Amino acid sequence: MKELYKIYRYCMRSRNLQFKVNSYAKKSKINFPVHFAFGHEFVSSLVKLFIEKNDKLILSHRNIHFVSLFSKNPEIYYKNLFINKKKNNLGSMNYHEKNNQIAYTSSVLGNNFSVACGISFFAKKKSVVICIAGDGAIEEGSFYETLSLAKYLNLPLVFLIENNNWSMYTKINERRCNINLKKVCESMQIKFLKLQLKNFQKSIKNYKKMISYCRTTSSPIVLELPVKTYGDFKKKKYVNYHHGVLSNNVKIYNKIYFEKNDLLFRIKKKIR
Ligand SMILES: Cc1ncc(C[n+]2csc(CCOP(=O)(O)OP(=O)(O)O)c2C)c(N)n1
Ligand SMILES: [Mg+2]
Repeated sequence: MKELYKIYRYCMRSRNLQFKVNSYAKKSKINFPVHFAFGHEFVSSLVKLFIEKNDKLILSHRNIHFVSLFSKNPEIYYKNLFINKKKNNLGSMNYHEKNNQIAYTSSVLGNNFSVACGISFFAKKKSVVICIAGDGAIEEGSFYETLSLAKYLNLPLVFLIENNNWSMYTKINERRCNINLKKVCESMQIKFLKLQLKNFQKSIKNYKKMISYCRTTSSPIVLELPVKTYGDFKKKKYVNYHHGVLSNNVKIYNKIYFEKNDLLFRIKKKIR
């Protein structure tokens, strides 16, 4: 219960920060698409709970749920980005701060897989590198290449796939065949687990076990986490995909604040 309570606190911190960033982005004249991750907060909270000092994170374009928990001062970071227009900010959805466990983020899809391989090659003993990517990114050839290299080199690398079923504005079945990650991993003798976030307590236990396996055996693992992104309207149609500021539509806010199936809502009920 203590773990669940902590996760809830992290989730809330991340979600509240995202609303704040949305308000900065609205005020700002700079227009670049921060990819919100409403609905993904459980994933970053899980990672935050079990991360150790020398572990590193390698992220993609959708990284705000991690930045909100790993930046020392995420509010200032995003204020500098949108409002203060500091000279040295990156001016994009990519994140960088010195001396942070987030070692790299990339908006080039699939590019973070190979970087994660390189960084995990030099990982300190008993530390792991966690590489986050989506169901779209695994369509890139670099995913397959890095899996086989990570296995060959025994890299302590966690491929954490946030499967929200969307890439840009298409669903999986509108753009490609199904990729059976379990079978892909089996073919290379890589440990794989699909976490069912609906059963959040079991997911916490399983995640802990899998990370510990990667850490102690120095072997790559793949974790698939099905998530539902709270999306936005696109040409008057609601889609579970999102980038840029939230539309000024009360339905969007109602969904994020009040949906009963929301994991945050369900966790809150459990810890009461
Ligand atoms: C090499 C490359 N190709 C295409 C894009 C355009 N692009 C940006 S985000 C995205 C979708 C990514 O989908 P997914 O990995 O599932 O992440 P999600 O946005 O769903 O979190 C695409 C195709 C890109 N950034 N880089
Ligand atoms: Mg996706």
